[in-house]
Amino acid sequence: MKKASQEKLNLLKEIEAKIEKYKNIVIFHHIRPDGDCLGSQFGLKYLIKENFKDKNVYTIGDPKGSFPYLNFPMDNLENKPINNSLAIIVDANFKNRIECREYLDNNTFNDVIRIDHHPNDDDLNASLRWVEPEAPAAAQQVAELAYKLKWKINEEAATYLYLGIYTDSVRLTTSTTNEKTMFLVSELWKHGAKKDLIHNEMMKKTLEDIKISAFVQQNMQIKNKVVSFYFSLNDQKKLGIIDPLKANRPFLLANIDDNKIWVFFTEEDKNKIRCEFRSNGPCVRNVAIKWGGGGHHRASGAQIDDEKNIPLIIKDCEKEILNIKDYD
Ligand SMILES: [Mn+2]
Repeated sequence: MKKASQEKLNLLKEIEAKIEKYKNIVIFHHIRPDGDCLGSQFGLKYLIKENFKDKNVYTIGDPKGSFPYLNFPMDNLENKPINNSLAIIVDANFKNRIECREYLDNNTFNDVIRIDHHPNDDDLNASLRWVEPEAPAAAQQVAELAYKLKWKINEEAATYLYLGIYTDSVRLTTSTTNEKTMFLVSELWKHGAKKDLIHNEMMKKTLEDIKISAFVQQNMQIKNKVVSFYFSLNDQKKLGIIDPLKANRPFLLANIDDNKIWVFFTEEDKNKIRCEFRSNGPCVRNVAIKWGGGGHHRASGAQIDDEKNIPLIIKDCEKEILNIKDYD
């Protein structure tokens, strides 16, 4: 891996100095938890516990049963000011995207820092930010932090961080996955990341999954290089999906012929439709932002309240494809 610039190294050292300064460290994850936010949260927790033994490290939030083959034990903290405390936000930016935001609203902590690969601004009042949109996962940033600062990486930290990198990089295939990613992955494997467990668990599928895939792929729409699908609560119910958070499957629409954007709409409640945008080139973030959401260039999300807007959003995706020459 290339040597870090002095500027980058200074930033990492500033993060370390903050961790050294405070006795109580509380790490957050984002709502709709994924492998990266939980992996960076718990990876960082086990790194701090291993390398700074006198710290109290707390993880707060709700993993919602994700990745049940790994443990994500959350702490119960009273929502009142904590002396000598530092909040670390990983993989998130705005408070409305953060689980347990009420602690931040209450100014529970003496200091707040953010480690994130989303390019967006934040409203965290953070004293220190390490924002690196080039990183395929926030967990890669945490792994880099440990490597560059020569922290000891234990098996737990390695496993959680590998989960974060492997999931957010779509199994090490996104265009942001590069030699730095692979170098850090090899470090995590070297330090005992449970890669076979993660790979095997992620390969598993159920008969129910197969039936859902068949339904989605039979009913998706394709027009002007945009693939789309709307999953109504009614259809979810017919297929045995009880929790709409488990209905959302944009990957089923991915990379079909030479289509450029795929967007998966999930009805989650009355007047609450989740839109997940993905692309293999066009900037879907532009469309997501227009509809009140945000995210990355090739993977973004938004929430709308009216099914009638779906055709308009698809039209916006079609238009966005015409801008592809701007960045490809
Ligand atoms: Mn992420």
